[in-house]
Amino acid sequence: MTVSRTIYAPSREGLRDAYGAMQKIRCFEERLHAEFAAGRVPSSVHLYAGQEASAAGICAHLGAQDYLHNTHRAHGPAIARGADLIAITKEIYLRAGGLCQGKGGSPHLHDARLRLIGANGGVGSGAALACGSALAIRHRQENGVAVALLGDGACNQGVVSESFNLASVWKLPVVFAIENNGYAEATATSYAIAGDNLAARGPAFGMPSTRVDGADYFAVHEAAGVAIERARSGGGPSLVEIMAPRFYGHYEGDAQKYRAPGEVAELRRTRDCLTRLRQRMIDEYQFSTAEIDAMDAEIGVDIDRAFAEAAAAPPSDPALLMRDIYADRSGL
Ligand SMILES: Cc1ncc(C[n+]2csc(CCOP(=O)(O)OP(=O)(O)O)c2C)c(N)n1
Ligand SMILES: [Mg+2]
Repeated sequence: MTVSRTIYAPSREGLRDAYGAMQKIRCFEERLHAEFAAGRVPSSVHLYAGQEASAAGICAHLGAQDYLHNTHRAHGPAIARGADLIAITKEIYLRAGGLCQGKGGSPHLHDARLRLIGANGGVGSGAALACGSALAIRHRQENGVAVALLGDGACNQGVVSESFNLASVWKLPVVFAIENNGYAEATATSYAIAGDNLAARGPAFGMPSTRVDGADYFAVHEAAGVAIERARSGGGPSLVEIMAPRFYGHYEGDAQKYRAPGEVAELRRTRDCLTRLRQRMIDEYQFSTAEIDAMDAEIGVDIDRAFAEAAAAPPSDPALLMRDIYADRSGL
């Protein structure tokens, strides 16, 4: 069973926003990579570079009423959802003024006001939490959708299968977006994923599903649009598997000895979503290189500022450590 194809052609303005988000993620992470190598980043970091089209293609369809459940590979989706870049950077540096007051660091970016729900270290848990958000949406009679981002490795967690089942039985407004980057830590999907096709798990739970090329922003945008619209209009859950390359290691510091020599260089050459999007914007949407260069320059300034402010901020206050352990529903 596959979702029927509807044309969700992005507007020129939509492409500008998507490119802006993707370029911001890429440049932010390249800077972070260098900062980490220089020993200046105190929290553990998993880079999202290579997967930018996934976050941007999904977030293009989300509004204030929708929930996005993030994974530990958290920077990209947080940026695409519109979380404040300075607060994100301060959080990664465990500084006061961080998105979570500097208490969580990189894998825990969370902003309840944006309904950007905790990146968290419990791999696969976003699937169950998204079912909870979707149930809340239904009880409040809102017009929202909950999107759960999941890695390929997460799909081997029991809770993910349970969530697929529950969402389908209750026809919850959920989209399960599997970001298949080919690895769970150092384990290749070809080694650990039975059937090697996660999209095939959707129909087993009565859900439409589709597999798209994560290097193609347009393909992700369309598949996400179809699935999100289906959930929003009461059609129930869907599964979208997004095949996206991982340009860095599992975590910063990973020697990546399990990857073939030249593998990453080849992925960067052939499967870079940002290069492809930039080219299509020029070829098909009349963007000039000067216009795109100007956007890049503006993003560069924002990134310089975020890192400078984070470096200048005081460390997070240990007195805050025991706060926010139990739910404060006021911001939800
Ligand atoms: C329940 C659970 N099991 C194991 C881990 C350790 N762990 C952290 S990230 C990771 C790999 C996850 O792979 P995947 O879901 O493909 O996401 P990716 O890192 O590739 O984005 C594992 C096994 C964990 N954090 N939580
Ligand atoms: Mg993975």
